[in-house]
This record gives sequence, C-alpha cells and structure tokens, in this order.
Amino acid sequence: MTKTILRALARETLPVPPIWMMRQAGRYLPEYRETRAKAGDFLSLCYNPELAAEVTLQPIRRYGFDAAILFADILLLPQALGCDLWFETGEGPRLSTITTAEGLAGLKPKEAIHETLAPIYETVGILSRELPKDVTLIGFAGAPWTVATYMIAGRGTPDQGPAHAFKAADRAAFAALIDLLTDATIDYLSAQVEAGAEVVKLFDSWAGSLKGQDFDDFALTPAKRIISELKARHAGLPVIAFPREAGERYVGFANATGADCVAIDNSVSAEWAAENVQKDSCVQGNLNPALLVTGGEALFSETRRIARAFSGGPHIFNLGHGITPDADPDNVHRMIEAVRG
Ligand code: 1CP
Repeated sequence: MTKTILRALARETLPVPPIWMMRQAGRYLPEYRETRAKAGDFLSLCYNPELAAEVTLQPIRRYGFDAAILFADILLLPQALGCDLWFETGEGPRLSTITTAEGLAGLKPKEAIHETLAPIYETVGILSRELPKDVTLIGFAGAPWTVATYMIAGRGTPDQGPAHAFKAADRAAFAALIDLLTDATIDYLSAQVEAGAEVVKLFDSWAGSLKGQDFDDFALTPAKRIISELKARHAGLPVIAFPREAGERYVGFANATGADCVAIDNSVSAEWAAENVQKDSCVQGNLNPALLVTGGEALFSETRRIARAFSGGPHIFNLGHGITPDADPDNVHRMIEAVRG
C-alpha cells in the first residue's frame, strides 16, 4: 500500500486527505519543551540526532499525522556556509550579516556544508528506521530568497528591507548569493534524500515581498533549478513548494517549477486556490493557524470548509503557516477529527 501522502503527491484524489502540520514539532507541545531543555537550547537540539529524531516523532505519537517533517531549521545552511548563528531566547534567530560582495566572498564553498550538516543527515537516517511504516518522512530547506533575507539582515524582518536594499545596490552580487544558496540547497536536500527523506519541501516564507521580475528571478527560477536538479538525481522524488503570500503568482507556479504540490498560505481562499492552483498540482495548507489558539466552532467550520473546497482534487490537509506556541494541543485533535470524522 502506497503511503497516503505519496498518493496525494502523485495527484491522486483521496476520499479523506492525509494530514500534517507546519511546525508540528514545536513549542506548543510540553514534550517538545522538555526535550529542548534536555538538549540545552534550540541549536543543540537541532544538532543532536537522537533528540531531534525524538521531537520529530512526538507529534506523530500524539496525533497520528500522515507525515513527519525532519526537525531542523532553514538557518542551519547559512551556518554551514560560515555565518555565525545564534538564537536570542524569546526573540528568535540572529546571524552575522552579509551586505557587500566582499562579505559574500568570505563564505565557504558549497562543498563545505556537509561537515556542519552531517548530524542532520543522521537524524534523517534514524527517522527513516523508526517512523511507522505508513508515515512519510519530509526533508526540507529554506528557499534561496528567504534564507538570503536572514543572511543579509541578520534576523527576521517585517518587510525584508535590507535584502531588497542589497538587491537594489548590487544586483550582480545579490544574484551571486542566490546562486550559491541554490547550489548549496540542491546538495543539502540531495543528502537528505540519500539519508532517507521521501519528499522534500522548499520554504519560501518571504516570497510574497518579491514582485514582477524579482519574483521570476529570485523565487521562481531558483525553485525550478533546485527541483529539476533534485529530480534528475532522484527519479520520481516528490517536491512541495511554499512560495508564501505569492497571491496571483501561485497560479502556474507548479508548472513553471516542476513542484508536485504547492503549499498555500491563508491570505487567499481555498475556493480560489482549488480553481486556480489545484488544477495543476496537489495543494496543501490554507487553515489559519490562529484557529488552533481560539478553537471552537470556527475551527470546526473552517477546517470542514477547506477540506470540502479541495475535495475534488489532490490535497494534503495543512495550515497556512506554522502552528504558534500559544496553540492549544487539544485543538489539533479537534482539527484532525473535523477532517477525518
Ligand atoms: O524556541 C524554539 O524552540 C525554536 C522555535 C523553532 C522551531 C520549533 C525555530 C526557530 N525553528 C523551529 C523548527 C523548524 N523551523 C522546522 C522543523 C519543525 C517542524 O516544522 O515541525 C521547520 C520546517 C522550520 C522552518 C523555518 N525556520 C522557516 C520556514 C517556515 C516558516 O515558519 O515560515 C523559517 C522562516 C525559519 C526561521 C526561524 N527559526 C525559528 C524561528 C522563530 C524562525 C523565524 C524567525 C523570524 O522570522 O523572526
């Protein structure tokens, strides 16, 4: 029996959509907080294969999701390329910044990444042995543009202003950074697949701030290059792309990049996405993660509405973005019940 997630990614319409959740391993779960404390801090957890595998498995045990996503972070790749990375408690990630062509020249070549990232491949290996047989293992990386926004600003930014400024000041140097990240991402994801990842997902969380030609050059083209190279190396590998807040640019994204599934945020309606995006590929996403904080009738009715809107084609039930630390773990059971019940 082929796993349900793989069937949906192969464009099969299923009577009940398979389910997983962005950030399903995370701070809303008491068992995650306990394991993170055991590891010491977030980065030590990412680089500890036994404990990273443990937190990946926690939401599978608690909820019976159809997919597990490797526990790691999109910012480990810049660290492997030589950037300093640390997490400020209660605030988020911080990196040393790259704002000039000279700064870019100081990065390591892509061949160097595996030295730092070897423990991540080990986590994937443990998971591929320990996951229940019907659960799909998803590997992931940040898309080049999103990763670049953090490398340039040194942190998360509301409008990605520093990255846009670098792009405007020296487009050639900026394009060289995107190229380096594209090449390194291909090797990083390829190594995850060799270690046992069955599907990979490319997170372009800040794709929505790229407009016009910039969207083509820095969101679409890198995704296309990553996906075609991965599929050349690993025949039949399914890929999920998440160009978050792409709006109208969600339309045609799967055909233009070769993605098998497009993840949809919650700024567009499921009915619109069913008509304009699902015609070309599998879709996943769209439930507003805030509903897992508030719960109640709205959680039930929105979950049902999304499942209904996407019921005519290939669909994986998911959120429009990551579940937040203040979500109620019991609401996740209610969401699953509303999909499967
Ligand atoms: O304190 C903690 O324990 C850290 C919280 C946390 C977690 C649980 C961070 C810090 N990263 C993660 C894990 C993670 N991150 C996963 C694997 C776990 C899972 O999904 O179950 C994945 C796939 C990511 C991806 C990620 N990291 C993205 C893309 C998806 C998205 O949310 O848009 C991004 C942008 C990051 C960067 C990052 N890492 C962590 C934070 C708080 C952030 C956002 C920082 C910011 O923009 O300010």
